[in-house]
Amino acid sequence: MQGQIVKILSNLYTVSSEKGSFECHSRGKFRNDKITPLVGDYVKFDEKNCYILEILPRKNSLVRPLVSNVDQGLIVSSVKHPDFSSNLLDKLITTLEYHSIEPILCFTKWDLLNEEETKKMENICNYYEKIGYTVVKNIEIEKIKNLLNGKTTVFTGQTGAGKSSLMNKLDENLHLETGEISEALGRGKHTTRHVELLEMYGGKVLDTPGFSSIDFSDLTKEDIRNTFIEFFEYPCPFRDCMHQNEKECEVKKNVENGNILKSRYENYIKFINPKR
Ligand SMILES: Nc1nc2c(ncn2[C@@H]2O[C@H](COP(=O)(O)OP(=O)(O)O)[C@@H](O)[C@H]2O)c(=O)[nH]1
Ligand SMILES: [Mg+2]
Ligand SMILES: [Zn+2]
Repeated sequence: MQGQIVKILSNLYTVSSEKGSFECHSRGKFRNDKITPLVGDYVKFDEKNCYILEILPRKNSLVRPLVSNVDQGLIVSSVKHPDFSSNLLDKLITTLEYHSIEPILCFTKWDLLNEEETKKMENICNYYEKIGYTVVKNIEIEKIKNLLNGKTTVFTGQTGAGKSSLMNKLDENLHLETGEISEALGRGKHTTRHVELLEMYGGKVLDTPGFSSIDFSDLTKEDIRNTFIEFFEYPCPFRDCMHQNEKECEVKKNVENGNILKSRYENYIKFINPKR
């Protein structure tokens, strides 16, 4: 039978399947193969003896948090307090795209904006929607519930953006601590956390946020370029164009004429020139 590991506690693996949850052991052979089962792994298991037989190939795996087979990342960005940062949003999109995780953009705290600020923010949202991303507000709970169905989702975003508040709203039994100080305190304790996938609305959600700090050192400039999905809409005469110093660059042209959001292009240039 097939299932997904949702929790690991020492040598006990909780596997979620069509027939419910099973507490399984693993066989020594994984250790010999140097494969360590991860939360998120799809496995074949023996339901009678509760043994994991095989780990199926991974779509992706992350180090922080330690999890595999993440389908989508819900990027939680506040529009105010903390102020909206296009730089952080684009960094998170790049990180997710690089790991083949579908970004979903969730904007919070609209209630703190006046009419003019709301319009400005909505224009930015419309741009991300236009280039192909799903964009939601944190108050659109039903919409978010539907997005979770059938997928493994990790929440990510700046401290204070409203991740825990949103997760509490999605699952009333969670009671995650909210407020700017709670996470800062948690970090200081250095407690080893076990990640766990929670069943939510036909999907699974990682109980802890990911990617709070982003390191681009593993990504080449080309990797970064390839995560800016809208650039592919404007093919340049030079196939390997980095859209920086090249003449006759279609991407630069479309930044000038407004088809590409200026902040997206500026962030891209910053990301490929980290020491500038
Ligand atoms: N005004 C307003 N405050 C919010 C909203 N969502 C969350 N907050 C507040 O923002 C603070 C940080 O929220 P929290 O969920 O702890 O953020 P996290 O650090 O991303 O988990 C808390 O004081 C929340 O009550 C919102 O939509 N509007
Ligand atoms: Mg939190
Ligand atoms: Zn170009």
